[in-house]
Amino acid sequence: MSKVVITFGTFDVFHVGHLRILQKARSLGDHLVVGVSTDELTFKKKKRLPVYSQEERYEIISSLKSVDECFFEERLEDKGSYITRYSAGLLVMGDDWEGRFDEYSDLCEIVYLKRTKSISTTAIIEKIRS
Ligand code: C2G
Repeated sequence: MSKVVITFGTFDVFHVGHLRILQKARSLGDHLVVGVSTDELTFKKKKRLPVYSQEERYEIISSLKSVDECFFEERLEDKGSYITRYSAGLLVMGDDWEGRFDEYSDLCEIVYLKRTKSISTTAIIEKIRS
């Protein structure tokens, strides 16, 4: 029985922090499904539009060796239906979300992984601005 891992993110201005959590997530199962946040959801989460459009961010994520399947994450509240739709046995998120998705523990296992230090899309944007 293959183990489907699911994770979610905006993945704007893609960097090694994003890459590493996707690689780690994939290593915890046999099939990794990634929900890429739409531009609209990103605006709701981050109060800014992403630098790259949802189509471009989807294109980058779906091209990665570690990623087997992609879809657009429209709403945070739909996480349960995404987990069910893809029959995910494991939800992986960075520990900036620690505890935030425990309500789905009846649907699948949940693992929060350490974020990669000293890199973030926001810091990259600030660096370019300055
Ligand atoms: N991440 C990481 N290390 C970093 C930056 C990000 O491990 N230095 C992880 C985050 O913890 C997250 C994933 O990379 O698990 C994607 O990060 P974002 O694109 O910032 O995703 P976010 O806006 O947190 O969206 O439904 C959940 C949300 O869609 C998650």
